[in-house]
Amino acid sequence: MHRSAHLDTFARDHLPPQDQWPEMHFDLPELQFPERMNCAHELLDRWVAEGHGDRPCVIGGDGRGGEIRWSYADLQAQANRIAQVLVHEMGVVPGNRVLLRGANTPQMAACWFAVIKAGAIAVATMPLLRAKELGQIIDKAQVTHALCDAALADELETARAQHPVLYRVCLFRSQAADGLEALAERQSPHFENVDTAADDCALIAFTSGTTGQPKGTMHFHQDVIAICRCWPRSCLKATADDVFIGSPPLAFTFGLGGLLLFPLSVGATAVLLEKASPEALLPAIARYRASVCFTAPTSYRAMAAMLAQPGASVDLSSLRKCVSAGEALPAATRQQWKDATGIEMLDGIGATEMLHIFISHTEASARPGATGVAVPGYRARVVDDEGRELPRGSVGKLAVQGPTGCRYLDDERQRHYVKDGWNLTGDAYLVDADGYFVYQARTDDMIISGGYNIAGPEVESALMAHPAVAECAVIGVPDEERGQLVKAFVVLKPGHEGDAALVKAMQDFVKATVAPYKYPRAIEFRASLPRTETGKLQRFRLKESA
Ligand code: 3UK
Repeated sequence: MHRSAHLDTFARDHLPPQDQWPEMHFDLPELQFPERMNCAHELLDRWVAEGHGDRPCVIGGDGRGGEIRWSYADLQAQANRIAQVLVHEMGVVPGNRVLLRGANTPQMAACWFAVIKAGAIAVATMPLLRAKELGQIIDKAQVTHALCDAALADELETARAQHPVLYRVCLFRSQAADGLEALAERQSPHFENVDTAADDCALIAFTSGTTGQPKGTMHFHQDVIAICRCWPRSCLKATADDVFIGSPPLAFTFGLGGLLLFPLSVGATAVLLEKASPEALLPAIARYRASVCFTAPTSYRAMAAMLAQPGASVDLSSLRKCVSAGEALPAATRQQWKDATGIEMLDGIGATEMLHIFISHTEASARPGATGVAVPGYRARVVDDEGRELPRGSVGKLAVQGPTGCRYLDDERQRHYVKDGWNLTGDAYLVDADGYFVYQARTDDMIISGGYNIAGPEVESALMAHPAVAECAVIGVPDEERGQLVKAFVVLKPGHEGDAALVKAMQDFVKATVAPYKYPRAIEFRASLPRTETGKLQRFRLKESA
């Protein structure tokens, strides 16, 4: 490891032992990193230094009903002022963990860069987290400082009262005399970035995991740049003229990459929406003439349904690339979106542990129902329980390696995610005859019924193509006779009645498209399905209720 710039050595002290790290690969010429790098330079300062400071950088709300439009030079100046506040007013030293809490806004982006520039470690948190969950994160990452949107201060204050390690909180988008804006205004817009090592920790991202103690994943300055040089270059192919928009929070690495790092890495513009429900996202694409959209499959389904309403008129002529991640993209959803917009979506599987997407495709090589192939820079395979590569067509565990990988902060679960140098994502996959990776299920969500292995998402994909289905989820519920029974929870499109005749019609529909033994023997109609803030279905909650 290189000489660290961190005075607070907590992060390095709590990395997993080297023999538990995944094997890393830096096979591409663009993955040769210098010893010293601060990723804020590459993403932000460089553009200003090269004369592009006037180009539009971030757009979003100012918290008072108005709009912020910052150029690269504006974002740089704002980040520099905040970095001065961190260092001179809040006492941040390199290596400290700084918690960030806020919706997606330009000011949140400025705070993220300020933390990075100051050589501290960004710990971004989901806006919906409550005091208890914030407390777990503060404890685990030993967070000492926080920058928090004034609108979300209450839960953080409650958490701080119970976790005194967090001793300094500064509120942004606040009118207070000691608010971040007031403090920043008094500072110089110039800041000398801390000269971090390429392998100094830049961020700790907590997994959007559904149960138990949150896991913190540690990512270095070079990891941030590595993800910008892999998937965006080989699959997304965006340019400086693109306008990025989407829904995932910046605290979710899908959102951090898609809505901040990737646009800035090519000198493009990022629209940061505080509210990005499908109802809000669709008109925002038109309003900002966005060209690249990042969101989850459920959101594309809802937007496609809105576009299919009689009389719907939204000008999506600016849109050219649509990225789906977080959950498997059913073939029916890909088709629905193509019918509505003419756009072939880009699906990609990423993970917080890997920082971003590692299996994906281009528009031209999209294959309905498959995630794609390993992104150049990464390698992927399907293995059995002993880690042996399986032949094509066999379902096994997805294993990946690349320039990024899993390093849990002080966590025994490192041994489960990384085995024999491979990252095991917890997903069951198969490789088809043409080498495409086809998602099956989370490994612990495979349904075993009457001796058959059934992947819930495959049944969901089949059901999703039924004209009455808006959303659905398929799980295994305990059954005396079969061990588990395939059960579907279905949200109907408006105008459909969930009666016995429809249950029968849906069962027949599934039997006609997949092997009949997979059909849902039980179907329950629901008004909505439980989802995380990142659009992931919470199967465990359906299992609990079943
Ligand atoms: C699932 C997918 C099928 C899969 C993420 C893009 O989702 C992200 O990170 P998380 O840590 O969850 C990881 C798990 O989510 N998944 C994600 N994408 C897909 N399954 N097809 C997909 N396209 O189970 C994976 O192991 O929340 C996604 C970029 C950054 C991310 N952090």
